[in-house]
Amino acid sequence: MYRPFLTHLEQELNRRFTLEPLPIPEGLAYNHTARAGKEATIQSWAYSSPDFRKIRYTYIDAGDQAQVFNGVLYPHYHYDLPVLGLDLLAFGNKKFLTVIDIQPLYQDVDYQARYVAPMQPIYERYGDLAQKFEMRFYDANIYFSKYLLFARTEPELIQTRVFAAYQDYLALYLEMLETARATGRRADPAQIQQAHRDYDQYSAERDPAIGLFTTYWGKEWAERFVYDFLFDLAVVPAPI
Ligand code: BLA
Repeated sequence: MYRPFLTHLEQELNRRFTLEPLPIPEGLAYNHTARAGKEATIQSWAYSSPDFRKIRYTYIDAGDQAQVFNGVLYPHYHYDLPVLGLDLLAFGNKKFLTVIDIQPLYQDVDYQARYVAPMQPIYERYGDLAQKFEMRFYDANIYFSKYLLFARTEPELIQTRVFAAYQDYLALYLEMLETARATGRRADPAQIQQAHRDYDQYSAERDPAIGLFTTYWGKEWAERFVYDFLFDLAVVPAPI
């Protein structure tokens, strides 16, 4: 269902950047399960480049039960740019969720003007994909922009509207990166590293996917996948 999204991401990244594979910890790049006739496969990819510290994306194919394409692009620490967050989900052939955002590291006014305001023209073209429902797991005021696309759609819209929005957000994000490179504007890497740590910690602790991973691949694998791959700057919270 979301394969064209994955292919498009790979094409755009390879067209504009020089990617090097990033090692994925043992056992986490691929997993498969077949229980009671239900099959599920999870596969992940990770790269770095001179502009990106980490690019990672994951495809879950559990047939009609679940199709997920999830990814995060993290620029290098000398850029204070947002991260690109992608979460495209289909459950039971009846619930289709789209989350696409250029996720701000900070919420201050200057940062918003620099990195969030440019999203507005694109956002306005996709008003139908900006549905104002409450978040249940995350806080919409932290690490989300006001131009987040968050929608529950009809499946017919995925290869059309959702794909178009995805291409536009990705293009804008990659342009932001190329502009930052061209202007030579550099951030304090120690400060940005801390911001990436905070983002990973926040995301690891709230990620509603842990239940899904546990269902198919068990609790131990799920924890490792979240803390050693998805959000590997996060530390497992000490038990209370
Ligand atoms: C929601 N994301 C979800 C849900 C699941 C996942 C199962 C709950 C769906 C529901 O409402 O039933 C799944 N999350 C995943 C998977 C991975 C993951 C499979 O990290 C990893 C492979 N989530 C992100 C990123 C963003 C994001 C990068 O991982 C940013 C764009 C957003 N996911 C996001 C949001 C919701 C969501 C905003 C709704 C959560 C809420 O209501 O609070």
